Amino acid sequence: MTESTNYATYENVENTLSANRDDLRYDWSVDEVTDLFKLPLMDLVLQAQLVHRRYFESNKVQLSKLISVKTGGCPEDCFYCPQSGHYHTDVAAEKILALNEVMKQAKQARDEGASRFCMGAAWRNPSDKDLEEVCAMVEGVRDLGLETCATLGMLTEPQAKRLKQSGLDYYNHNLDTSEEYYSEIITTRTYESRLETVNYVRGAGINVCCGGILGMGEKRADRAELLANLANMDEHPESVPINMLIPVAGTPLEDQPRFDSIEFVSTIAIAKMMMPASVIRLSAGREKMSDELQALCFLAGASSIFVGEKLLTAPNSGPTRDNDLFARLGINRDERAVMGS
Ligand code: SAM
Ligand code: DTB
Ligand code: SF4
Repeated sequence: MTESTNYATYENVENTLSANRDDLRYDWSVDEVTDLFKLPLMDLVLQAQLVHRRYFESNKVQLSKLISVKTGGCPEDCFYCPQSGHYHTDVAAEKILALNEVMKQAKQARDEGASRFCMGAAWRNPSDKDLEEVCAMVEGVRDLGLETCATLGMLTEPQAKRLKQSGLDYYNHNLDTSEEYYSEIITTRTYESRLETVNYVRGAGINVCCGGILGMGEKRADRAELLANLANMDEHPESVPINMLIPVAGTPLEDQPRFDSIEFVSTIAIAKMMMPASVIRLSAGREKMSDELQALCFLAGASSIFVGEKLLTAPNSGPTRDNDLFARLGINRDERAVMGS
């Protein structure tokens, strides 16, 4: 009896519990999050998958395509980043891409099944002239029927409003780690400035995409604080990218040991439990993950990926491998990841 009761309960959870945003919490303490990390992995993953199904269709993953519209030569010194002008990496500085090149890549992304097109730039912040060029890209890409996302560095309040006016759907600006650890990996800007830009983006009515990187040598307490900082924002970011560090030759983090897979899955599950209505994106580092690890991440509530052979400058899992994996896992691509939106 107990077994069938359990199944019935499970069916109930999937079929009858409707998403209720009043349930969302914004008052997480770091200790409470740290306690979640101590739970057995199976309990975390099960809870995360159940909570995921209250807000999202099961077995669906949303696909975003990322391109670099301005590569390399960045004045910032982010220790993880191959595009910083402070380090000698294989990435050369380039000029901003022409609109017709961006449109060509956006059409290709749409034909390959992506529903969102994300444009990244290696800037500390865009100049107003740069911003106008990006706004023209946003308008063009929207006209193709794709959602748009940009990640251009720090913004002023008027710049966030200008991006909204051009039709930008999402802005990506990561907290990346805890406030304390942030100052050990970046000296050229502050955590406070990250929060300020996120607030301008939110205030302008653009969806917030904000997450972090795991495996930079941070402690579990830093990961717990990062998640608390994300979940305690006035509204949860609609999109939460969780990146596994890609250690790139020439950057200060090039020799960082590979991050523990189980801790990675736990972090995804906890992010989903804390921000159940948000889309957790399995982001950088997927290329080096096994099929089984990616499957565990989807079970833990990740429901979005970057597609294509390349991220901004680093390699990514290509379409052949991704299509094969999705077919074997019974996963379908999701055009609109948020239920009812
Ligand atoms: N320049 C803008 C900024 O820093 O906000 C936007 C582009 S920046 C490359 C976007 C994000 O990429 C960073 O916040 C970081 O999370 C991620 N990233 C960069 N290099 C990475 C690496 N080697 N491994 C994993 N994630 C990385
Ligand atoms: C995010 O959180 N991950 C993406 C996106 N936002 C811009 C970037 C990953 C970059 C990986 C290193 C590279 O390709 O240069
Ligand atoms: Fe520049 Fe962004 Fe890379 Fe930092 S993460 S060096 S701001 S491109």
